[in-house]
Amino acid sequence: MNNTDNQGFNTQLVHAGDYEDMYGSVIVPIYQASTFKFKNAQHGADCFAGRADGFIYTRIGNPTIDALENKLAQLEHGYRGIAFASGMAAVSTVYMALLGQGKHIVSTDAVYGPSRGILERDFSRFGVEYSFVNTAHLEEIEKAIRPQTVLLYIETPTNPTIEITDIAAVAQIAHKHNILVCVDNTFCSPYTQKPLDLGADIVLHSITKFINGHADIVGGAVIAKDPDVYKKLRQTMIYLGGNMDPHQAYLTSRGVKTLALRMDKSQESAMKIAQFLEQHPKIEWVKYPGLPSHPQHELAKKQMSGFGTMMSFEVKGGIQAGATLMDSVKLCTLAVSLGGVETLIQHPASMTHAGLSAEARHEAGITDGLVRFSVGIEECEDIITDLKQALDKV
Ligand code: LCS
Repeated sequence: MNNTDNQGFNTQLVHAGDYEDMYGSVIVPIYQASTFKFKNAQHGADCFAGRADGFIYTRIGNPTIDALENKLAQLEHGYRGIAFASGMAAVSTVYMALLGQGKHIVSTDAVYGPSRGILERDFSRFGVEYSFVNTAHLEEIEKAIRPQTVLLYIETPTNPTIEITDIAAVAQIAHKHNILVCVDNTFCSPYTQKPLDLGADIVLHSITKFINGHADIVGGAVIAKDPDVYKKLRQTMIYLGGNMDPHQAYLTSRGVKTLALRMDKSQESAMKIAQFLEQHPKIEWVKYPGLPSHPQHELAKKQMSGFGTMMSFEVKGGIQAGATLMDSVKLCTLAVSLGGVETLIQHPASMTHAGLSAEARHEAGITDGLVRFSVGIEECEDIITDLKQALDKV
């Protein structure tokens, strides 16, 4: 397997984790196989017992998936990674592996809707307890911690409120109480934020977003820093069965190679678009980590190496004005998801976060008029021209 630990990020994106197959294929091929032949009975028993290397069954492991997992682990500076069928399979596996009857989790209140909903609706039925707090305010975390707290789960920046949590400070608080920290790094990707380097124990991704980047697969990943935590997560994944498929892994391995090139282009545009929106008379407010008006702009500069491509804003006139904008754009696409090559616009209160109660949404800062915007790699001038003509119609 290639180890690119001392090489640059673009080199890692292209080569990390890859290995040669028997024909010298330049890319890792799709091993579309559910099961793998043992050399003999002893080899089969040794593979199951972990005494021999070798693939057994694709839910447990597969060469195409393994290569992607190794690449992601190197990119995130972790011990090992696990790829999943979706980001939510990754989230639910982390919860299933680490929580239990009477255990307690402290989580960011404005996490992606289903990451919160599955605790409230499903894990609660098994006696799991939770507190949702604004993790950008460290004193709220301290107050929420109980003797039963085993996991601190943060999303930064948050979807869609673009709030930023200080990962290093949270890790310090958690480790004082022997609590593990999991960071959903979906909004940044390992290119602009490395949670494990900042003290987190587990990093999680919806790779549907920036990592794959081409709106053609749904997938997830977790990367652990510690071998024991990794083993626990892997064992739960194997029984729960949320594994990635080899074809998904192949497409993700292709998509991730251009992560930095895509993000560089999109981030440059995002900054200009945020500035354009901020000075537009029909815009009430814009939240983008790169703007000095963002309340945590200094923290963003400290813990992120780029400000990302995600922003939220509100059009004057609230929800109705926002709907007119979304119905009037021509180049920007009205769709959920984010982090791809195409610019997407959506309305969280009625779409991605509709599953939360109105009260939970408001507490988390998801106003009814909030519009979420994911900047793609189209030419910046074209995106701004489109927004201008759509805002004229509001
Ligand atoms: N974490 C974050 C921060 C997300 O934004 C999402 C999906 C997930 C986890 C779950 O990943 P999935 O299972 O969808 O791969 N976010 C979505 C969104 O904002 N629009 O559509 C999906």
